[in-house]
Amino acid sequence: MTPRRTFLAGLVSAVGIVASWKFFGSKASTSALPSSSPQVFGPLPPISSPLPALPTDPSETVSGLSKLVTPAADFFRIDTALGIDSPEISNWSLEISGMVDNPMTLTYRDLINRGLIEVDATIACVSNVVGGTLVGNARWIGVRLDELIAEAKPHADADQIMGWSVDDFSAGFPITALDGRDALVAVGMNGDVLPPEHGFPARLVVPGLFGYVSATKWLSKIELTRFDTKQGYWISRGWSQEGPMKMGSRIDTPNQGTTTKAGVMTVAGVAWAPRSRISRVEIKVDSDGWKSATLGPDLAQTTWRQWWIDTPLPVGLHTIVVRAYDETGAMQTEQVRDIEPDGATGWHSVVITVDA
Ligand SMILES: Nc1nc2c(c(=O)[nH]1)N[C@H]1C(S)=C(S)[C@@H](COP(=O)(O)O)O[C@H]1N2
Ligand SMILES: [Mo]
Repeated sequence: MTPRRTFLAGLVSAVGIVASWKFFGSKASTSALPSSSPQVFGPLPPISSPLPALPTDPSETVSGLSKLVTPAADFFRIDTALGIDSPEISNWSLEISGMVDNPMTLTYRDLINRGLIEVDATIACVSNVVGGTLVGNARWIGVRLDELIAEAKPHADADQIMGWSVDDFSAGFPITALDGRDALVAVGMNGDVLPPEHGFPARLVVPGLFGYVSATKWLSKIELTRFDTKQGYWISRGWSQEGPMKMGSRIDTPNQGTTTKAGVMTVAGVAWAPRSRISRVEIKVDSDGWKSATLGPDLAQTTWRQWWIDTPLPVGLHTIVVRAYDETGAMQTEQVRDIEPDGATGWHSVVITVDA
């Protein structure tokens, strides 16, 4: 029997290929674009609480380092559906219902006119392996989820917020996650309307939680419910009911298996500890001591930080390991765990060859 974990991981690549083919194919014929595509709808209203302009991105000078903010076109994608299923905007509405005293239905215009805020948040997929690329950082634009939920007046015994999509995907997380964090019904990403691939017209973004329990794209309904009566799409398929993100760090450069000339090499990457902010990143070469890397901009508690360090490398085969610390002083765990059921752990390492 196929292990359950290959199911989600396998879908990632299979869907990636199908979806990019579809997207590529749609370039040839404009009629293949949904009529409700962002290009047709036009820009969002001005953001009422914009963030300050982004600082200079260290990746401009550190070659091979991930960008501070991941462009939408490079942002990882995880979809159960085989195509982009953006709904017709004139027919679309967002329902907030279930165990509430005041059910609500909002049109797209109702939603975007509620006052938009910007939030920097790094999100990741539970199936991101150590050193993997299923993690990205964006400046999301949207409406505060806690305000919407409060307006709907949830019943005291509702303990789960479940986002449903137009294609019947569902993801649920504890109502207690709305603890003041900047959870959003997002309608934009990096200054633009949300692209179809990332959930146009609206999606959820809950900083600190893996996507499979929280980040419903093509959102159509937010249901207040109970964990003991309803479970999200991936839960019955073997994944953990609760999905807090884990502290992680990745070496972007050098790549595994690289061969270079002896001398000083720049080792660089990203590290994240959503909700508890990265405070230190260290690398170790072979059996040398741990050395602290320089850290990039600290956009928010919920975002990754870039890091880089120059290290002299003599001729030979070398193993470079990275580990991170959060602001509480906790160190990223060395314990190696697989992605199933609630996310991989362990330190990322690369082996490289240095020639004379
Ligand atoms: N409708 C819908 N929403 C979804 C998914 C999906 O398959 N369908 N996948 C979820 C998972 S598992 C993740 S990790 C995130 C990924 O968001 P992204 O594709 O914008 O990176 O979306 C979540 N939202
Ligand atoms: Mo995911």
